[in-house]
Amino acid sequence: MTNVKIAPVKAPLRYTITAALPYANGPLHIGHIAGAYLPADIHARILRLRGKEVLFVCGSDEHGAAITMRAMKEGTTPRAIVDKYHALMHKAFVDFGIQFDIYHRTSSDLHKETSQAFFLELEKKGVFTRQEEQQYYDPEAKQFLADRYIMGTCPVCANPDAYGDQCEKCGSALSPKELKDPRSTLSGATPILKPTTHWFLPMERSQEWMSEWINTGMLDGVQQHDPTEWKPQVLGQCNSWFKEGLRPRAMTRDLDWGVPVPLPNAEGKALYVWLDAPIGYISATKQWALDHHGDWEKWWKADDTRLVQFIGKDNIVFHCIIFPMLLKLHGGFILPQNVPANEFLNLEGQKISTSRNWAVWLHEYLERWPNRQDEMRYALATILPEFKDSEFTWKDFQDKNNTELVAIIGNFVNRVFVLCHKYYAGLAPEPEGHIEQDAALWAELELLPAKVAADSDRFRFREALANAMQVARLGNKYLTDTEPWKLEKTNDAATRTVLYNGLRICGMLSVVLDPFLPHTAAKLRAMLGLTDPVWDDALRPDLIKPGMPLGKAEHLFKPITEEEIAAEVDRLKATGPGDQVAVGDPSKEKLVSNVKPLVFESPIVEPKPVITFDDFTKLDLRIGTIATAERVPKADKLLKLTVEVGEASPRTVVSGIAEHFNPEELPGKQVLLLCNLEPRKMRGVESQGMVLMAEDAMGKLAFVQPDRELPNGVEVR
Ligand code: B3M
Ligand code: ZN
Repeated sequence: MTNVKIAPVKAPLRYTITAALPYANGPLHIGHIAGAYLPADIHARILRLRGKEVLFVCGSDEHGAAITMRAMKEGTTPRAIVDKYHALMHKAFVDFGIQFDIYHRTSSDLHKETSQAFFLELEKKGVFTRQEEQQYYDPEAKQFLADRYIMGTCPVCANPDAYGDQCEKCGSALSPKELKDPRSTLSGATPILKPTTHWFLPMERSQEWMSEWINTGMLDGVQQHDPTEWKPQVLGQCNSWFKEGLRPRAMTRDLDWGVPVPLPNAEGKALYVWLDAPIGYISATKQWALDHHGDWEKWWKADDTRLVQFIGKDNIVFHCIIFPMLLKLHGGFILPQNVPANEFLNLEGQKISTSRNWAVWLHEYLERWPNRQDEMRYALATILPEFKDSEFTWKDFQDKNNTELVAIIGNFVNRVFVLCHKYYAGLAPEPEGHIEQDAALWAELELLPAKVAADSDRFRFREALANAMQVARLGNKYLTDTEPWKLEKTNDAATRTVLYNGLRICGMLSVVLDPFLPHTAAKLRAMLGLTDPVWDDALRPDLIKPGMPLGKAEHLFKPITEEEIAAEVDRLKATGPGDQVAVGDPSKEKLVSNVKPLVFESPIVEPKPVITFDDFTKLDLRIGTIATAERVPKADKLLKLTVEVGEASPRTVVSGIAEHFNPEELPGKQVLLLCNLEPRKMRGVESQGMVLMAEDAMGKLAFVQPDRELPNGVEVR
């Protein structure tokens, strides 16, 4: 199969993008986001900016045992559960900037109609076989036990808590009868076998064309997709199913929560959730069409539509085998052109686990970090588990923020704006001629938007982001090489050219970063006075008009402190139980970030007036050692220090460094103290001196210290 010649795939006119419908049985965590929703959102946003016709659909999966089990646990009804979690998830998606065209729900009437009609058409075509078989039944709860209603020992990995449909430990798809020592999840009772009749999909009948379609992209003599564009792990999972041989699979269940089977003599039977849920993408599209007076059919039936389905790896067989099989057997539908499934995201060395509360919940993050959506979007986009599992740590989140968002994007934009305000009264300068660095700069910049777009087309979003970030890196380098803050003294024309180019790069960033950091890009466009972008704006030479007024020089990002991060780690450890499941060797799991190491940029420092040596000798500067440090009550920024400076008793110093250092880490540190600064009372405490600190371009503070330990009180001159 590897030698098949692949014909070109018909060029798409429009894109239907779906992201897995999350079960409305709990909140979303960052693993869900990194698995499907963030990459899908970035992909959809890039396509929209490029002027493509896009429909991005999603919704809540509100049926199945996942819901009813949760209702039992919370002592309430399935309806109450789905209403609660649908609202919670929808709000979290909106707040995080996941821009669906529609977020629907499978408990709607429209979905019921749509999935029943779909089922009936399959029944009419004779797709199903009806079979009576012996199934496990709970004699106490008086219920058949499918899927999650039954647990037992996994035949593959011996996990004692595998479910009837899947083992969550090893990921194997199972059927209840494969479980060893089965027990009812409802009552704990040992189930008995009892006959029941169900509609089965004889999947083995479709294996041949299915396998050919997936592996060669050919269907009915037409090249539908290019299999070399599919992720190897997706093809691998499908092929291992083919290798084992597809088998009949029941498409109905004995359940009262779900879409009722629309046939006589089917009392108490509902559609299997994995038949109903994917049809949810179609009913969502129908709802969107009703809301927008649009046509739903072209998004699912036109052969120049490209259907791309974003999911996590646990949903691969349902989206690559079962759903396409149903679409084809029904007839009239296009099949997915790609299913770029992601692997899993781990958290601080452990697998994310809802039951053990080892997770960062999206709605809680949004509450604790208001208006910091892009910081999380960025951190996750740099570690998307595109080809293997990856890991989120709060430390990495902080590093990515401080050394990339603050130091690269924020620093660059801030420098350009500060200097334009300083030299040109906040108006975009008129460039004059070119300077030496310009040709090389633009030669590199010009390639980047196309690279970002091509990376996205190949579902390589980490690479796409690295290429977008390269714009800011090149901008920073250009400023460092040309030094407009020095150039301004000698060459007005060149300075105007440099800063005009700086603004053009800001404009470019407001476009290429938009799919990843939409909130920041919008802020940046507001600062530049630009309206909604299109992709081609990135390189439009007249995007920035000389003389146009610029907004205030705002900081797009702010540094995240050790304390903020420590609080997150503590909260995780406090709520997550002790028996955590480690994920392999953490050193191997750690993904190497594909962004280059940071070059620290120097801040712009205003020169001060010249002083005489006599002025300088007035300063009583001494080496001291911090003896104690504590927070000043009701003052977030202040620490009260006592500093030994070789006097009878230590001096009390109030210092505005509380956001940068933990008081516990300070005692014993040697510092440089200005001892004869006029004493000043702050929050009722008299400060008898000032600890000298250095501040870098990111606003991070550092102590100024002797390069070897010195006795306290040694004079500095
Ligand atoms: N609700 C499984 C999940 O949330 C399932 C996906 C349905 S996609 C049609 O992982
Ligand atoms: Zn297992």
